[in-house]
Amino acid sequence: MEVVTKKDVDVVIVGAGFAGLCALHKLRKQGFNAMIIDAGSSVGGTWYWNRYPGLRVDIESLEYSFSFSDELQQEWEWSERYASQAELLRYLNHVADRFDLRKDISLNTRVVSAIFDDATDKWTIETKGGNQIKARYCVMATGFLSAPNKPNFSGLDRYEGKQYFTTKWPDEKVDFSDKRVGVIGTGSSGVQVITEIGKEAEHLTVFQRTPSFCVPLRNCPLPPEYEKSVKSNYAEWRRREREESFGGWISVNYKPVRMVTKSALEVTAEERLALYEDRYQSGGLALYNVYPDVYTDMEANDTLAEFLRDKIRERVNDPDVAELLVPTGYPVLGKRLCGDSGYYETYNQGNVSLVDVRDESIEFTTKGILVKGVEYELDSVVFATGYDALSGALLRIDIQGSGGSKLKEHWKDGALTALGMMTAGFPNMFFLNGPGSPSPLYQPVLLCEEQSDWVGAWIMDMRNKGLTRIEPTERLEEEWVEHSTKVINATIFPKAASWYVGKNIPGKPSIGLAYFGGIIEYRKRCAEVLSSGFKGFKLSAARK
Ligand code: N01
Repeated sequence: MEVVTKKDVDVVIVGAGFAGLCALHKLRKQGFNAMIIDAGSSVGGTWYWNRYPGLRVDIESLEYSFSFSDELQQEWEWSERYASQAELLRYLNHVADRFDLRKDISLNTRVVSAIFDDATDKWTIETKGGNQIKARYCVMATGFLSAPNKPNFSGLDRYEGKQYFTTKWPDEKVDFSDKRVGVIGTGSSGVQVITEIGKEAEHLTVFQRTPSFCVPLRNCPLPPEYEKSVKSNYAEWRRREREESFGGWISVNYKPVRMVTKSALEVTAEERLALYEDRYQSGGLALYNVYPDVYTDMEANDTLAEFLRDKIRERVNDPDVAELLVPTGYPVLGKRLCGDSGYYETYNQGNVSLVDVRDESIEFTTKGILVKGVEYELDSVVFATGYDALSGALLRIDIQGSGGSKLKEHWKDGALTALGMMTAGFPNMFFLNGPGSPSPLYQPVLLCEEQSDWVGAWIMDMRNKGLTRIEPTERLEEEWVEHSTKVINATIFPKAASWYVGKNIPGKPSIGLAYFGGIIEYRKRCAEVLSSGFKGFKLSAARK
């Protein structure tokens, strides 16, 4: 039930995932009266809503965790190299208790609108239950992979079987053991859920539009000596993690590695393959740290793509099925690599079949799915169709800024932001891990920690000066979008139809969604906001 105890605060934070909990803790420590509102019945955000079988994070647990408290990072014991959803949810609940955050969190409370008042420089946040909360500042920690993408499949309303969404899995265990199951979607979520359902279903049919590049995660119990070595020097480990632009600090065979400084094309084929093999055997996302030109040059990129294509051919017994699973036509890393735990081997099982739908749209019948005139009868269909990423969760709330301007209108051609943190015409509203930020390729937990620090520093400075309103100028927003666009256009990323660039959703504009210039440049620009006296921002005091 919706219970909102506070009605007037300094800061409303929307979302109780990693970013929201971090912001609440940090802003409260600075003396701000802050509260979180979240639609879920528990804290956890993404890790609360997503609970499908097989879900675990693809960044190592010792990295994908808060660094703001050394006591916390020393005392929490991760059980596995890559944490499962259940363990992450336990961790976030522990954080909420350990830092006494719950008293300032309203759960079961969905924000439906946020409306800015130019006279008082305050937001009014309205909830589904009709509560209104006034706040000087609004911090949107709504998640960059939280708004589900539900494609409009033809005939779905007549399908009589059960439907499950990876983005909103039931609380209770779903038993697929005597069921004919279909899965649509073969991204990170699909790859994980397919591997698990394949172990159980009477028959599993996978409907694949685009194959993914998958690498073995090689999850295992966390080696005690590895944990000990990280914890003995966690500050240094975090420092190096923060210096790595892409994907955080990636270890290979439990040793930290950096990007090689050479071109993939200037070394011998043997040397290149040896490096790729080393990273592949190490497991997880280590292949993000190879040669820098795999991100900028299609020929260099294809050396890595071909290495991974051969791995698929080695792992799948039936050569025809293997060829269907081999990704072509887009660059490797252009979509996020999927960490797998036996995904390709699933297709060697007698109870699993693969249906290629790249040139066909899926049509539902009463009994199942029809593709190329063949009907697949299914008791259940699982949708692993991804997210309206980065901007989606924000645009699902009715956000009205200065003079009643609507965010939906302001962003109709793209997610325009300044530094991925604010947008012109929407004063006093901040985004954490939002559109225009480096979160898709950096480490979102570390990013939300830094962004919370910047928000705290900016509004503390304003408080000290008696100011009540901050917003970026349109010029600053244009500059940021121009810079972000120039950076991404020099990479391979626009060549893949991924959520990074909004091309996973028909008609979604690509502009401004993600910043691919790296954390170092991003951090420099954010630090300059305060040191330059808010250059590019308009600040003022309320008229009443
Ligand atoms: O979503 P996706 P996801 N007809 O967009 C298919 C993070 N994550 O939830 O590629 C048929 O990647 C679509 O096909 P196509 C991670 O950052 C992390 O899997 O558009 N198919 C694709 O195969 C990840 O990148 C973890 O042609 C349709 C799939 O659905 C991000 O979340 C776990 C379709 C969607 O794949 C998103 O991953 C899970 C249609 N009409 C998620 N529409 C870990 O940490 C869509 N598809 C391990």
